Amino acid sequence: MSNPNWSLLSLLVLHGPNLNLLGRREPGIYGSVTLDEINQLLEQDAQKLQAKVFARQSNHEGILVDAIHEALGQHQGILINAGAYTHTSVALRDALAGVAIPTVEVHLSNIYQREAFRHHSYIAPIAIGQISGFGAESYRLGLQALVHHLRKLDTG
Ligand code: CA2
Repeated sequence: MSNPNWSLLSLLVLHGPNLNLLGRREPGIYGSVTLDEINQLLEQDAQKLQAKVFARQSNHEGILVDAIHEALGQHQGILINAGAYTHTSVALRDALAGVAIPTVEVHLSNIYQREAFRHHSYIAPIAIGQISGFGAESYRLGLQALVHHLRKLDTG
């Protein structure tokens, strides 16, 4: 009999505005790894964790809201770097709270070492947790934490 604790998890990875420029602009702040490379790393990690990731990037708030709604019934967890919308978007927070899918928030840079306007996240209070400041590694740590959380839920 298959162990439900090890069933394949489906996870949505959402990248917000400007993250499509990763690796091509401002390497001093955001590193030289491209978004495609991050997605590939996550796909490899997910495979080892018995999970599958579906990555999407958008520069448009409404498209990100739609992607979160469409996750209902499709994905068990969400890993999100909402980019600048982290600090501005009540709509994204409401969408995540509305679907109630366990969510981990990640950031490449340490948002608390940066300008004061980046210190507040609308998403953090409704997320399981937040990982910030480890570059591309933040996503990998976030994925691991999300899967760990979901497996824990599975066993009760
Ligand atoms: O550190 C992060 O991951 C951020 O979410 C990145 C956002 C920023 O607004 C948040 O405060 C922190 C910005 C993403 C912009 O990405 C770029 C990548 C290369 C070149 C220009 C922008």
